[in-house]
Amino acid sequence: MTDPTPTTPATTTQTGTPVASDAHSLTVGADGPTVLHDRYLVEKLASFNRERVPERNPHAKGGGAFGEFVVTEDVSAYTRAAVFQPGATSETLLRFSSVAGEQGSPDTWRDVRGFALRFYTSEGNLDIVGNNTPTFFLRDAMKFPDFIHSQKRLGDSGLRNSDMQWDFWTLSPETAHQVTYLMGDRGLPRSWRHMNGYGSHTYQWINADGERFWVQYHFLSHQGVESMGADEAQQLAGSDADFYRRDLFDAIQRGEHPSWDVYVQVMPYDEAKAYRFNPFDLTKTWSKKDYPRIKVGTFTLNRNPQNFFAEIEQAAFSPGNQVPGTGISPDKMLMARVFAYSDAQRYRIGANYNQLPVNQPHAAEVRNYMHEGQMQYTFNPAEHRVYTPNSFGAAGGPTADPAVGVEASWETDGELMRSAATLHADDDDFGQAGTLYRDVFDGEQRARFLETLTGQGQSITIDEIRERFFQYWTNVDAELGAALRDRV
Ligand code: HDE
Repeated sequence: MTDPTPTTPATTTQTGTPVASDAHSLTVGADGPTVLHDRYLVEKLASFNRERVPERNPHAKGGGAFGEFVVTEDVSAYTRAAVFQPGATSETLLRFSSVAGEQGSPDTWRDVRGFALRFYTSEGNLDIVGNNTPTFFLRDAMKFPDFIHSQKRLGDSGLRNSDMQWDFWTLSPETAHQVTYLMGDRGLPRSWRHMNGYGSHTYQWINADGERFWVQYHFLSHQGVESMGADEAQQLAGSDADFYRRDLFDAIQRGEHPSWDVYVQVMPYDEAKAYRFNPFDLTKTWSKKDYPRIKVGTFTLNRNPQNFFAEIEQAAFSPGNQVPGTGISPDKMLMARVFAYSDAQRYRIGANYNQLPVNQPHAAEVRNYMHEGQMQYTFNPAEHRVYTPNSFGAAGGPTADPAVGVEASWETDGELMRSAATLHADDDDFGQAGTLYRDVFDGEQRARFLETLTGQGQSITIDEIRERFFQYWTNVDAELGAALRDRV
């Protein structure tokens, strides 16, 4: 009994040979043994066994869409980057994510959300890989693996654990500002569409005259910033683990295209040294009174991925992807991320990951002498030499161009050492967290915040850690600390 005659194009092997059946293995007679040389069966099972690539660690669970960025203002005084010139448009890709949960984890667990934004610019891909918070837990990359370990699972039971999380946080006071965000409303966004994004780090812009500025990126949601109640989030975690992913996909499918305005705070290069906070300390924000936000343009997400794995799972962002006129700053975390992201991508999706369509520049040519390696997809014209310098002119291949001009740079000196950064006048670990709690949260937000922290405090089982928990929050705000001690 064979399969019915198909009415569609014939299914094929991975090398294009039509196949007779997607239901029956090749056997000796109808009831005999399956033969090993059933190439299609073997190929299908082998492909199945190799479908997963290592998930992102962290930021494994997420979703994203493509869109377009339009510059509506003139910020050319601060940057010569083509993508930010008046009227410029560029294709974008935005991937949202949670931090701690694995790929199958619920979207609505309380967490910071990743906000990884790529501009496919005419001068190469620009990636601003930030979060829905303007700060981060740490200021030195050396602590990052330990922090993520404490957010994930115990070594023996493989379970997540509140004692572990609070043990790490209360022994790392620099985390207080970001943990205040995390335990506040931003930890439970209504959807990915209803949250702001931030570059979080300080970056550098360079204008056409080579003048340098420090900048902070803000992406402000046109949908507003809305949160979800803890009960609703918990219920959704059980009933619809992909709530945010579904919301974004369906909204775009309905033609409800979410958009964000792009703003930057701009600090003149020389003001960094004396600013009251260390402007390169990722746990700090720059006061908007000191450096107001300046509008640049707007991006709109208007196209869902055609294939989630190919375009979202394999999207390979890196803070190191900068373009002429933009660059990084001496932020210790940012400098380490420039190495770590491409290292992670090479491990996850292979040496030539930038040749995957979603990672290739869409509006710029790739021209260099790097070649070969696993699964090379693209290659240079035959007449190109495989080395530089060479004496064959344009036919021989590209040449580096000094006119690309100054990359992001800064002055520095001093002996090598392992040390915390020099403190600026107002630098401390709890001040900005207290300001966020007292001045930015409104009454209802403070009440929800106290509710959440009470639950967190009650989940701690080790007295020493609980005592440090009270001290940590007392350092943020004395009344808050006292209320927690009382309630817990
Ligand atoms: Fe990440 N981070 N990170 N991170 N991160 C990754 O990239 C890393 C940090 C952020 O949607 C990884 O492909 C190190 C800060 C987002 O694809 C990895 C350090 C901020 C995403 C990685 C940091 C982020 C990632 C996981 C300390 C906010 C998702 C696998 C130096 C400002 C991007 C991968 C996407 C993803 C490493 C710190 C945000 C391992 C080593 C700070 C939004 O490369």
